Amino acid sequence: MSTPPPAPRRVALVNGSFEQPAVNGVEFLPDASQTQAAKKVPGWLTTASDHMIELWSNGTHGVPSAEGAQFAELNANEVSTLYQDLPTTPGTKLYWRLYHRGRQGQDTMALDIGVPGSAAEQRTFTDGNTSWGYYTGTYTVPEGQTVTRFAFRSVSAAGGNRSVGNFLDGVFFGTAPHVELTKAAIPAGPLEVGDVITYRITARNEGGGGAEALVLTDRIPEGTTYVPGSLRIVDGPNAGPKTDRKGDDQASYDAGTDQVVFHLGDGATGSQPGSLPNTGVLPGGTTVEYRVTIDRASGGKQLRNTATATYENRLGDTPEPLTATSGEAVTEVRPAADLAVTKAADATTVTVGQTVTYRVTVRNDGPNGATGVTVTDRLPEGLVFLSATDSPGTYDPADGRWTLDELAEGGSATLVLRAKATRAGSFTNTATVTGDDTDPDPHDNTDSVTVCVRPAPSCCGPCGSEE
Ligand SMILES: [Ca+2]
Ligand SMILES: [Ca+2]
Ligand SMILES: [Ca+2]
Repeated sequence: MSTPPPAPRRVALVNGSFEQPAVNGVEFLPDASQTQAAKKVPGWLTTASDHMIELWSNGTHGVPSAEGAQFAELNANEVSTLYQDLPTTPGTKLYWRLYHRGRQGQDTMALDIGVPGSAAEQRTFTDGNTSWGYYTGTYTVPEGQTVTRFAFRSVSAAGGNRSVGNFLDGVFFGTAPHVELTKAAIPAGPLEVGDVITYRITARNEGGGGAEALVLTDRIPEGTTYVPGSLRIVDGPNAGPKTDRKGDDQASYDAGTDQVVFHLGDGATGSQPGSLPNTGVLPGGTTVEYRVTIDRASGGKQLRNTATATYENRLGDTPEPLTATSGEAVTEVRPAADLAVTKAADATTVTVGQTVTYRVTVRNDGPNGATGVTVTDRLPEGLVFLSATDSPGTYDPADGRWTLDELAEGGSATLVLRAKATRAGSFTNTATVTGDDTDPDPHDNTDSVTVCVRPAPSCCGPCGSEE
């Protein structure tokens, strides 16, 4: 696998849509340099000597905002340039977009991008006062330019007063979106067959522009089974539990493809994915999770899982489809062996003095080979050990332990025990198997057989008689 290229440095204007601070009607407010001011405009600076910026709320004097609830007028009290200086990496491709509108008629504004203080005009915009004009473009940071100024300059306004007119809104200037996915399997493991793993995936947009149409998909890892009803957006837009059903909320589980799907970001619904803001706006990004159960067949294996996100860069003229892939989450699963024991006797009713032959069979139903296999089968009182056929393994009549150590997956072994009935009564004999590995089904690890021993017939001798 090749190393992915490093994330482009996040470059983005602050407060590009002029939504901060909230204003009522038209307000003249200090620019971001006026740190002593209680109410000022974050992000933006102006060359005006009074440092004032003019913000309008949606609908003021009949002018609707192009995006959100507020917009700006280019010049407050005097002709000036509205700008932001951004740290930039030479060679980076930056995108810009904006809405522009005239106030009293046709207004013209210039966009300058370059070294602070230089007149690096990119283009001019002329719009009337009946609708917003929408413009996009790109700019590649030249060699050696580590700070780039993005600036609006008034050129002319209908009515001749350059301090009236040139409305601006929805301004973006910065790098493309760049989603990074991180994935965690919780708990870390190693785990046992039957345990539950929570997969938690975080998407962060380390780029500048919004990651549009963000869809996160995760195939349920092989060797695990999805836990129904475990979809959740843990953090970020639309946080909360989600149903497995498709279309009713932002997440679903598709049994056909065995994958979970999340529509992420602001504005996401059951039918539409949303937009994930950059980490300047949403530092934690958004996090989702779901759970799986470890299948029996995964004993002794590693579970591997990778999540994928698709999204779009819509800063250019046409949407650019992009993909992000998480690192692999690896979970070790401890070996498991389902041992089972069955016990039988050749006769369940005998007479004192007779021999009982027991057969104890141990089986390994997998999924892995078993180690440390021991069957404990202690003869009850009233039955005395005669002999054992114990290969493989060894049977010790003193403690009743049949030590096999290893038993291959699918393998079985049988112990034949012969014992003599020494007194009358009902005697239950139990065999129990244990091993070093996890047994996913302990119910079949013990088995018993009961033998009824009748008294010997009274006897005897040549003069006696049986009844
Ligand atoms: Ca706005
Ligand atoms: Ca759902
Ligand atoms: Ca078992």
